[in-house]
Amino acid sequence: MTADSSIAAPGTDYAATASEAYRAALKVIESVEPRIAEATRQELADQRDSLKLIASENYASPAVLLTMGTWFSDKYAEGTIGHRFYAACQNVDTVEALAAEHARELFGAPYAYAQPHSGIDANLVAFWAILATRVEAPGLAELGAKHVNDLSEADWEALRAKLGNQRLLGMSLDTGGHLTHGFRPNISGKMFHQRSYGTDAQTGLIDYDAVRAAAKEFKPLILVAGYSAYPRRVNFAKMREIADEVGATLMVDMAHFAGLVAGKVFTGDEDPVPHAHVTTTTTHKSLRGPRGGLVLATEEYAPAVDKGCPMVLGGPLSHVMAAKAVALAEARQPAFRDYAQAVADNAQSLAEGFTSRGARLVTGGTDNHLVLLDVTSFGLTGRQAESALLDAGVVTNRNAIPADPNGAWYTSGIRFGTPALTTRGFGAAEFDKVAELVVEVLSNTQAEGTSKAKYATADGVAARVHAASSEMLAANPLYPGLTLS
Ligand code: DSN
Repeated sequence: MTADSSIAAPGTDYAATASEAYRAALKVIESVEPRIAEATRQELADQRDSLKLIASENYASPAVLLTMGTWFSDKYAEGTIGHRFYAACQNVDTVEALAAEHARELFGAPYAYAQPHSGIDANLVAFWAILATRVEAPGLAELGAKHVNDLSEADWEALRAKLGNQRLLGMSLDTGGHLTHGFRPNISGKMFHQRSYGTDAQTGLIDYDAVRAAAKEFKPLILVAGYSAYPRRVNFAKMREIADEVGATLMVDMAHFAGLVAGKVFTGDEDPVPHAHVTTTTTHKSLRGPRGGLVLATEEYAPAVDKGCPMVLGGPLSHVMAAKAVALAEARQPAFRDYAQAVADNAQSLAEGFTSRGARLVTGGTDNHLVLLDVTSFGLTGRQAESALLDAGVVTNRNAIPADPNGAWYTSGIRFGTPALTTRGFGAAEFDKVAELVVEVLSNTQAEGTSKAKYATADGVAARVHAASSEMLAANPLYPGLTLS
C-alpha cells in the first residue's frame, strides 16, 4: 500500500492494535452466535481475495469501522443538536456537532446535516426541505389512513395536487441518473411530476442546451444534478445558471463523487457545493466513510433540512454519525487529496486499458472515478458479463447503458469504479492489468443460446485470471498487518 492512499496511517502499532480489537470482538460475538463470527471472518477473507470494482464501494479505515461498534448504537436522540425529544443526549450532541463541523469545513458549506441513514434518506430530506421552504404544502395526513403502498395513481395525483403540482427534472436512469432523481417506480417519481434529461445520443455527454430547453419547457421546482453511472464531470455552474433561469432549486446528489470533491479533484465549476442550493451525499463511496448520508445546504434551506427528523427520519444512528465524524476528519488530511487524485488517475488508466484493447466505453472514456463498459461488442448481456467476471474473482455490477436494449435487469453494461482498489494501493499499472484481465474473461465468454443470463467461459480462463489478480491483491493487501488469529 502506498503511504499516500493509506487508511492505516496513524501509529506504528496501528495494525497490531486493530488486530487485537477485532480478535476480542470476534471472541465475544462467537460466544453468542458463532456463525456470525464466522461470516464476519469470511467476509474479510473474500474482500481480501477479490478485485472490488463496484464504483459505489470502498474500504473504510479500521478507525471508522471500530467507531461504529459502540454503545452510541443504544441511544435514541430524535431531534436536533441541543433540542432532542429524549433525555441524556449530551454525548450524541457532541458527536453530531463534530460530524457537521467536519462536513462544513471539508466542503466549504454554510450548513451540514449528519443524520440521514443513507443516500436515499438524504435525498428525501432534501426534497421535503425544498418543498417546505418553497411551497406551502398541506399535511400528508389529509390522505387518510391508507398505507403509502396502497395509493392508486389517482391518489398520487391528488397528493401532488395538494403539494402544488410540483415538478422535478433529473437525469434519466439509463443515462446515469439515480432512482431517486425522478425514476417512475421510486417515491421521487411518484410525489413529483417528473421529467428526465438524458445525454447526447452521439457523444453520451450531457447536453446543457438540451437541459436548458427541457427546464424552460417543464419549469421544474427542483433541478437535480448528479449521477450514479455517468463517467464524466458535470459543470454545476451551468446547472445553476439553468436553475436560476427557470426559478428552480438546484439540488446536487454527489453521492458517487463526494470523495473527489473533498479531495479537491473537482474544483471551480465542477465542485457542486458553491453552486447548489442543497447538496446530498452518501459517506461510504469515494468519501471512504461509514454507510450513511449527509445533506449540505445554504442558509436559506438550512432550517428546513434541520427538521429532517422528524420530517422524514426517525432516530439518528449516533454510532454512525460518530464514524462519519472520524471519516470526515480523515478526509481533511492532506493524504486524502493524494488518494482522490489517484482515484481519478487510475480511472483514466483503466479506461485506456479497455479502449486500447478494443473495448467500447460509454462516452469513450472517463474523467471521474468510474468507467461504463458496453459489453454488447463481446456478444454478452451485462448479467452474463457480471457473472463471468465474478467466477474469476472480479466483483463488478451490471448497469444499463443509454437506450439499453436489454433493460435495467439484464442490461448491456458493466460499471467499474476505482475508489476501493485505489485504497488498497493499486496504481496505473495495476489498473491496466485489471483491464487486460477483464477483457480476457469477456472475450472468452459466450452467451448460451438465446438466454440473457446463461453463459460459458472457456476452460481455465476464470482460474488463470483469478490467480493473476490474487498476485496483485497480495502485493497490495487490504488492512495490511491486520490478522484475526
Ligand atoms: N447503490 C448505489 C450505487 O451503486 O450507485 C446507488 O444507490
